[in-house]
Amino acid sequence: MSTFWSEFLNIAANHPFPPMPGDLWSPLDLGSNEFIFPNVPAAPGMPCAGEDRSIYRRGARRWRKLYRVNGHIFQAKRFNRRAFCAFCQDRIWGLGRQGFKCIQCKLLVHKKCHKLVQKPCSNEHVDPVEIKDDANGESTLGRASSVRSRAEPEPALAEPPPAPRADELEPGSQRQYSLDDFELIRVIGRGSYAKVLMVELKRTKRVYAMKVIKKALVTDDEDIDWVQTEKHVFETASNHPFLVGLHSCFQTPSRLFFVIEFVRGGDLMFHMQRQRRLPEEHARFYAAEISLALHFLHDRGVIYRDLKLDNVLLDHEGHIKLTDYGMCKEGVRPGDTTSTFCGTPNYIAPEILRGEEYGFSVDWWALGVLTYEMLAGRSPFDITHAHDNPDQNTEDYLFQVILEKTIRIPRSLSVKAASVLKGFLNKNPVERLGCGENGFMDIVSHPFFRSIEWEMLEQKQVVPPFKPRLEGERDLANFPPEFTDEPVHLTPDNDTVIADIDQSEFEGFEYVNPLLMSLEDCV
Ligand code: C58
Repeated sequence: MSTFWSEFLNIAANHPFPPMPGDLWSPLDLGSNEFIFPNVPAAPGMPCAGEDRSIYRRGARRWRKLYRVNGHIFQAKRFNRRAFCAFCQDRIWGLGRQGFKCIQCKLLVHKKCHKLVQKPCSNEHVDPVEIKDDANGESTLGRASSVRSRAEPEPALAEPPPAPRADELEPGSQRQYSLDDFELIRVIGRGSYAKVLMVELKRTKRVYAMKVIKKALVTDDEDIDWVQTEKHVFETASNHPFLVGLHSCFQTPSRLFFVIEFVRGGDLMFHMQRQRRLPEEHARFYAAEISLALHFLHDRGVIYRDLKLDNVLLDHEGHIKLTDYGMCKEGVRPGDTTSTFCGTPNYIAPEILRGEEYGFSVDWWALGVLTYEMLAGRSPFDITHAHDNPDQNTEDYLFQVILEKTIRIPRSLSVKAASVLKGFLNKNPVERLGCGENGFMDIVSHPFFRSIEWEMLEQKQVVPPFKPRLEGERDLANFPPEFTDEPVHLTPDNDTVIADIDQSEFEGFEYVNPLLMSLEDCV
């Protein structure tokens, strides 16, 4: 079946239970996907039976903003390898959209330099819509801004496609959601940009997670792509068993709302706080499922960038699901000072700290940190002992430790576990496990993962080592206690704040997962 696995592992042919699309998913498998998808795809990421992939494009349309200067038509791009500015000759590096590329002559410049370009465009025509990777080491990660920045010139060409009118949508999917459709049950999480609520869709009584973002926080120039990025990743993540899916998006004058399938078993942080450390067998299972999720995203040009215990959710059976595709650099929750595992940017890869350009390697580093935490019961960069010394109690000190300190592996761990940790936690991204020529296959064939049947695992055919205890769908036992006292209401809109928001930047944000709509209509 899966070309990927059969090619590399050659197990499809001789496996005692050759996986067949359609019959692998037992009724038990009505996991947290049951509220989103009518059936299970033949392989992760494949469409469900009867699903037309293009429907996702409707809600997650990517708008391209283009800037015309001197005949050039520039588009913001991210460059994850070596690229140099044709204007100032300096390197264009980093993860954001620091680079502009002319869609006609392919000239590369910094965003900050694009208005200064004097060399006119050679106007060699390239199809302005479909922009392919070229050989100079850039890659299109598929993001583009959904919104207009007032600081930037008006878009030259790319009129966003008109938002689909309600009557143009497929039958059964006309309705958009609004805040009134949901009962807010409680706050379950918070990040630097977002608050996450557990909510109930009144009409069906089904529970969802709702990520709420204040528009005022995302209209800075730097963050302008952020919303569209998240929607795009939801689109990419669709139908993968180890990634959360999207129910709908809507907005109010002050806020954006992502309604997400609810994953009931809490997060790995919560479980680690109760377990102290996990048996190798358990850590192996989680690390392997996470590896598959990361590899799936990488394969689709997405760097997750925010792997941490809080973002690894457990479903009711105990399989993992990654959440939060916001990938904000500030992804650390403020105020989490009580636990060893959080409150510090513990997962940042050395190459990011060194200011180097970086790619998927940063996710494998983070998986190394997380696996270390599962196995050792503490961070590899545990600086809690340093709390008394003010000099050693800063982010800078932590960064210095990440960059310089040789990681000590507890002697209690097996040789294979020590080896996989050393592999992922190699400070040199070129030598890091998962980052070499064979990429992901080096992880698959690492001795630590020898007992993993990868294809079965990806089909959710391996029974998880731990099943979260859940009384009912609304059972709160697995949820972090930090937020119990938080009021669930959203503060009333402030007119002066709203007056400063350019609402045109959020046009077209509304989205309804059409599969889900037709499902709900069946109820
Ligand atoms: C969980 N760490 S996106 C609570 N936080 C979040 N949970 C979920 N998504 C997100 N089903 C978050 C956060 C995001 C960005 C800002 C930081 C917090 C989520 C998605 C789907 C459940 C949760 C812990 C937790 C897990 C499960 C239930 C309650 C709490």
